[in-house]
This record gives sequence, structure tokens and C-alpha cells, in this order.
Amino acid sequence: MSRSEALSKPSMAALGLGGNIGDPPVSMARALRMLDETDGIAVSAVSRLYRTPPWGKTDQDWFFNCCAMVETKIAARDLLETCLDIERRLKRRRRERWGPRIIDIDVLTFADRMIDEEGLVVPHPHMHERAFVLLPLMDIAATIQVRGRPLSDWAKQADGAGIEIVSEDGAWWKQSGGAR
Ligand code: X6L
Ligand code: MG
Ligand code: MG
Repeated sequence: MSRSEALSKPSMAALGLGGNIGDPPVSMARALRMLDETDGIAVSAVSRLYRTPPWGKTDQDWFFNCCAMVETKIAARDLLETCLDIERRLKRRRRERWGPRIIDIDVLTFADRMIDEEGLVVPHPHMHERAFVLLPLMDIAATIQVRGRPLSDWAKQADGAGIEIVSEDGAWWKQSGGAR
């Protein structure tokens, strides 16, 4: 992977993770550790783990979701490529759009940047309307602005029906998952 656009100053980025095949908390924990072990990326905060009803395509299993803040010295495009590479290393198979997946890692925000490129739209154009993103992100980044409003405003309006919190705190990813 090219690291040609190494940035001088670190940026904070928000990531959304989810999955509903296999053992999603294990895959999500492995993904977070792989991110943290990547040069130029440090995981600085992880939300609690949530169990969430499926959105979009509703005839599939419930998801597990979480969000993470990462401090990154690499460009947004390189962060995206790293996330996609980790999805592949965890054997994600892309079958149908919005269908079941072992792991999904989305770049939600990158510093206060607006990016609209092929495959990379930041802030994520739907993050402000998805409770499975907003509620976990509230755990770790309640004050960030999205579309000119604090995240807490969007979270208040979101329909969080059915969403359950399944971990006590944001430390769940550090121990679970066993050997890599
Ligand atoms: C109308 C049409 C209303 C489509 C909503 C919502 C489509 C969300 C896709 C939609 C629509 C999505 C997750 C998920 C997916 C996840 C939970 C998506 C992409 N990913 N449901 N559904 N968690 N709970 O991570 O987000 S597919
Ligand atoms: Mg997604
Ligand atoms: Mg994705």
C-alpha cells in the first residue's frame, strides 16, 4: 500500500465497525488491534459494543456495531485502503449490497475535512441518520460537528429502537478474540 501522502500533522478520524456473520465481536476486536498495529495509525478511543437491528436490508441477522477514534499520520485515502485491506484479511466476501458481512469498517469523519472522491465520501453521507453509528459514536465523540450540528443533536433525533448495549465499557476489544 502506498504511503506517499504521509501527513506531517496527525489527524483524528472516526471509524464505524459492524458485522453480523460468524462472531462479530471477535472480528471487530481483531480489526481494531490490526488498525492499532498499523504504522501511522493509533486507536485512541473505542465505544462500547452495541447490538443493533439490521437497517436497509432488514431480512438478515442483527448486527454488532461500535465506533473508534483513531489518530492517524496517513492520508484519508490510505486510511480507507487500510480498512478495506483489514476487511479482506478477515475474509470479508462482498456478495449482495447491504447484505450480511463478517466485518465492515467505514471511515466516518477525517479531521474536519470534506472529501468527495470515488469510494471515499467524508463525512459519511448517512452517518447522521443511522442510530447504529450515532449511539456508539456518542460514547467517544459527542462534541464533534457533523453537517453543522453537534453529534448529540443528531443522536437525539435518531431512532434507536431495539439497540442494546452489550459491553460495560470501551475496553472489550483489548482482550477478546484470542491469538492472532
Ligand atoms: C432506506 C433504504 C432506508 C436504505 C435505509 C440503511 C441502507 C443503512 C443501507 C437504507 C439503508 C444501510 C449495517 C446495517 C448495513 C450495520 C446495522 C447500511 C449499509 N450495515 N444495520 N445495515 N448495522 N444495524 O452496520 O448501513 S448495510
Ligand atoms: Mg457500513
Ligand atoms: Mg463499508
